[in-house]
Amino acid sequence: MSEQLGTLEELPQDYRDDMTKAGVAPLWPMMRNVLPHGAPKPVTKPGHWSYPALRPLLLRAGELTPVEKAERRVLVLSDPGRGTGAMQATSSIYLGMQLLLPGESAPAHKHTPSAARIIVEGTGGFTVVDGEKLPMQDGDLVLTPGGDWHDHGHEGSAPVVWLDALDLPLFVYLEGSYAIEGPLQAQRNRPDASAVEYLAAGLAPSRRLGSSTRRYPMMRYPWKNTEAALRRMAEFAEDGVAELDYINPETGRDVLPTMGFTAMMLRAGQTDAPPLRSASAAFHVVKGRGETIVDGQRIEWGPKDTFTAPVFAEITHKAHEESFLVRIHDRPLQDKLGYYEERAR
Ligand code: GTQ
Repeated sequence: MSEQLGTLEELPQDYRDDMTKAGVAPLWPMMRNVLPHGAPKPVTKPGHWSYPALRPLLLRAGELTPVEKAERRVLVLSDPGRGTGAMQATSSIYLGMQLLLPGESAPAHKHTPSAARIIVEGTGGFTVVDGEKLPMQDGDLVLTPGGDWHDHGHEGSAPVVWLDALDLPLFVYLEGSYAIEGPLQAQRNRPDASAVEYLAAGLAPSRRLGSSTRRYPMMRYPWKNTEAALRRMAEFAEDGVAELDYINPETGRDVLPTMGFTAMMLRAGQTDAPPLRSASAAFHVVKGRGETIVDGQRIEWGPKDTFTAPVFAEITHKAHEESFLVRIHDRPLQDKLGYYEERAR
């Protein structure tokens, strides 16, 4: 394994000119850029978006830009490593904070990337996904799988805000990202699947020969269930840290093809130092206060804040009060590509 590879400057100028004319370049001077030794060298830098700072900007967007002119009224959370305007918070995860005002609706469309939303504030908001009306309450996780029609509506009386997470950067990279617009959907007049077919963990509609289940049978994960499950688990957890993955109730697998969601509870004063993971991550604080050191950078977080960690980041959480976080990550994608990895610290 050679540490020092040849440089471009070592090569005669006429040879370099001829290569450029022929549309080729030598690999060796740039080899380490794409194949660094031992571990990736991420461009992504840890980011932190405090909700008290974002909220007034988002409300101002509500005054300045009607939803008709925005289609989706969203402020994009740009990775500091790529600079403001970057349509990604990590290598593979896009994050945006979306506002819908009372009475507004965001038109129906479907697109190749998948989305999930974590509700940040407000009541009365809903998303319709393939005709299923998914009410939005604080902390709920609501899925919009790639290819499914979705529109958003608001029957309440105060602004509704949620955090969008999409695997958009991946689809843009693949030159596979596009959307199709359509009319607002008719809504089936019944509660969503989390309140009907999948009301209790471990129970699913009885299978019959020839019957098929939907690819995404449950698209809303009510926060009240998640919090109750975390609290109970924390009571019996030896180190006191409770973590739960959101799963498809029919397959037991991740809820979306590329993005995973993991809810975590930390007691007041508790610390957590997970192994280094090859997945990149964004953390959304459903409630609580604390601090997290990401690769030596200290992030002081409060309720409804969002922060990010690059691949293989060294992460140490410390909760100042009882806290609930949802980690959005790309482990499902890395699993599928066969390279997800955890390293002891
Ligand atoms: O709500 O469908 O933040 O299509 C970015 C793209 C939200 C959405 C975003 C979208 C949406």
